Amino acid sequence: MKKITSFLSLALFVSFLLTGCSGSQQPKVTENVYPVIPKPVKMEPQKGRFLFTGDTRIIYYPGNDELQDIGEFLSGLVSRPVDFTVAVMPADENVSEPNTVFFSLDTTLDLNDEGYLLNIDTRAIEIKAKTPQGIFYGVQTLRQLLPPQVEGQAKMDAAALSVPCVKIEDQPRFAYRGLHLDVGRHFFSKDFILRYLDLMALYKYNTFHWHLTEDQGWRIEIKKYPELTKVGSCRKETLVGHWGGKKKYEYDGKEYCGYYTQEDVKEVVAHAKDLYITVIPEIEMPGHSLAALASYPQLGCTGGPYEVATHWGVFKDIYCAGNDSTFKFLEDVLTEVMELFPSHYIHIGGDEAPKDRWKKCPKCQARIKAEGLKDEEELQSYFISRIEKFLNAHGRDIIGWDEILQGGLAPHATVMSWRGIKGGIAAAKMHHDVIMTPGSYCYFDHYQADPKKEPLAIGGYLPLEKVYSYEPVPKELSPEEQKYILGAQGNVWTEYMATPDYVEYMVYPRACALAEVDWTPAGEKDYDDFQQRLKGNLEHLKAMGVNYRPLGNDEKTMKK
Ligand code: TNX
Repeated sequence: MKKITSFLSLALFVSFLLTGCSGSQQPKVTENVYPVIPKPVKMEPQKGRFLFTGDTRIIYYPGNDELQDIGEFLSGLVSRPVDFTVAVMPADENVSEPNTVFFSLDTTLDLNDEGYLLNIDTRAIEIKAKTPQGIFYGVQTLRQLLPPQVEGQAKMDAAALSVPCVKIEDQPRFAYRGLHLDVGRHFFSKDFILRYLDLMALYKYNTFHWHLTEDQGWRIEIKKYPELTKVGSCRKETLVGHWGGKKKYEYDGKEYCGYYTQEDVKEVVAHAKDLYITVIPEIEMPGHSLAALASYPQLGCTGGPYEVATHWGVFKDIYCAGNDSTFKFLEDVLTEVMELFPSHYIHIGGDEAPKDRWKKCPKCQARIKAEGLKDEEELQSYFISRIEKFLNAHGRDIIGWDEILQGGLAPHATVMSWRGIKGGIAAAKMHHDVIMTPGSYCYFDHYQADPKKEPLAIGGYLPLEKVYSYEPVPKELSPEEQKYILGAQGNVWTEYMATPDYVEYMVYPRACALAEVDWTPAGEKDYDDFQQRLKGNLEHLKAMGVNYRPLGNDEKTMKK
């Protein structure tokens, strides 16, 4: 195999000399022929283009099914709009001709496990990486260099099926590159989730945080507790307009339901795996749990009755921490969740849990006494630590929102810092891993332009440039502490996003900007250059029918 690889490298090198794919008149990166997002670490444009034809073959290091699958993915993309099919085959001794796309694995490369080298010249394309995941990312870059029509439904002129010559050396800055979706406030079909993942992969996101349980709806089938989906997945109606500050509220009077079966979940997890995306499920506790309490009232401090919430906000009824059956229930739920999700992390929520009920609940007070806890904050820590112990015993680790710092952090927890960056800084200083999701940079439910001209959103103001400007590593951390920052994540809370189109409008192109925050070295970021690339890149989303927010009209109100 090595012989073949080096033979091919030689062929590439010779063709490189012949076609003069270096030269003094290199095209500029900012020209739209290289609309790659996130920006690669090193990108050297070259002269000329590689044309895909009916004779082009995608060849891969033999014996690796993943490479074959990635080859099929690329073949499907380039073959769909034309009248020929690009063949995919393992490398054999005869591979010496040009007109190939070659995938090779080389564990000695000076790259991290997600990095890749992409070399396009007029005669051949080579993608090298240490892992299939790296090859996959090389293909995503190649995909963004193809004409946008490949992403659409229509046929195209085969003469235009080409990519510009370039040499790329690339690897991500952060190991955690996340996008979240709240399916509790509004439910989104399995097909939409699959599409959401497809778009994430295009921008090299590797983690999907799936927020599955909320006050307004429980969205995952749990076989042992059928009421969760029978009762908890439906609310009797939904608030119309904005929540907060009004004397009188209007409701739509329409029942709203939805949940994923375990078969749906398996399909989502399998599709994500094909795209090198880990799905982290979030099962909220102790707060944001009204839908669960409505299904099983004995899990609350008062015993109910409870109703699945019909408006947004924070609710006082939360899981009872004094009740052993609460833990039994959550452990049973998490057992089924662990069977469905192979992710190392399970997100257990932990945010916005008012302590009003616990203060008045004899069982909770007895627990505080028996465990020698100081107050209800420590009771929350007890709650989270107890669940953490259970998950650790099954080989998993927890992630929690930054409220889990209050009352003492569970020993192995990873913290998601959302109320600014303070929680992230505190956790990193305690040598806990951190994922940065501060509201002012990472909340894609905030307005992206003047609220008067935008559809209803929760509030805030987060234009594209501000997302782009985000630096996930706080200055307050020492180089040693900085290592605990795993990366950043965009959060998509859907109180005010009732449709897939609106989710896409709120997420894109802001998720393009955050992808670059997570991937590109801080010193390589440049907003003007990003905007240039984005113009060309958005043509791909347009071809896919993504309802992204068009560029512009956000500068006027932009606070610099
Ligand atoms: C706070 S972020 C929440 C969510 C809301 C969001 C709205 C977090 C951990 N909790 O429940 O949907 O604000 O922006």
